[in-house]
Amino acid sequence: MIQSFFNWFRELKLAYSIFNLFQYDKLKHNLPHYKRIGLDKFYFSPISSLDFKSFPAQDMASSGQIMPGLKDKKEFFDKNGFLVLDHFFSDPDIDGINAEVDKIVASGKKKFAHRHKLMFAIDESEYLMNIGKNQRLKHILDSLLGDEAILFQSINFDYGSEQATHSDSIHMTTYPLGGLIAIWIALEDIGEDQGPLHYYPGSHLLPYYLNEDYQNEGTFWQLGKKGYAAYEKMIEGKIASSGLKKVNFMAKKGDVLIWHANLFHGGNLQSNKAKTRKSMVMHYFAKHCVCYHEITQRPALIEPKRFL
Ligand SMILES: O=C(O)CCC(=O)C(=O)O
Repeated sequence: MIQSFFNWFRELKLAYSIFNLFQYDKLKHNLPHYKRIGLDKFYFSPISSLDFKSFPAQDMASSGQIMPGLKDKKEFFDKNGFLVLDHFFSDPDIDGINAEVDKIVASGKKKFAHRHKLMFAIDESEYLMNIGKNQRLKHILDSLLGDEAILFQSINFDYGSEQATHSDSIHMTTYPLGGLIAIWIALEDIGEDQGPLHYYPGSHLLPYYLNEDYQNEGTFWQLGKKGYAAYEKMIEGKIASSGLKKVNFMAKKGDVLIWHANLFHGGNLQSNKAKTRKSMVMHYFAKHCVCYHEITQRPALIEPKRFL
């Protein structure tokens, strides 16, 4: 009884809005963009792709400045939706990351939880934050994204996530679409039995599949009732009918994979649990986008310091 009341309450858009009323600092980033595009909303209002239905469809990909020397990389990325940077980080860099993560876990400040994820380690370590803000990397990300890339989230993994194939745009949605970019850093050599990351080159050119595509729009008051499994099932069908080929990222320590906001990717099953599968993901929003979470129809909470 109490549980079903709690579930019903959580599905109410009003519940999130009340919570967000007290989050002005983390939500104000959307306000100038609402004003610029003429979207009549408060900082705490629910938001989803339906709000942009009457707006011109835009994609970030072809806009923005390309830094000198990055033209080929940008063309490859636009065509394929990913880019591999072999041994981008040195062994000492990676040893440093692993040592920082161990320190955070030992201190009890954060731990690996659901799907072997340790969230926001960058908030506990200047060293990790500096890895994400590495100037050489930032130049590449800004050029690929077509805007300044704002690092807003990190996820560390000790074992494979085994997460089903998805596009990050269902979790971190933007207007215009495509205002997100992610990096995945191999923190050790990763073999076939360690649940490598997989991705589908070219899948970023498929439509952005959002709430409307699996009847999860909800109503004026309530969020959609479809579970995340329904989204995963839809994506499984889209992949099957696309004919796209899956690639496993057989990464070496220090390699980086960059992916586009709409690239289908996920984690393979880890058949050998005696081994670890250490990796780090960082997600970056484009500075001049509206950022939100499609499923819960909430504006994205972003620490103001991320924009500095
Ligand atoms: O590393 C993995 O296994 C999957 C990571 C992922 O899908 C993500 O962070 O979006």
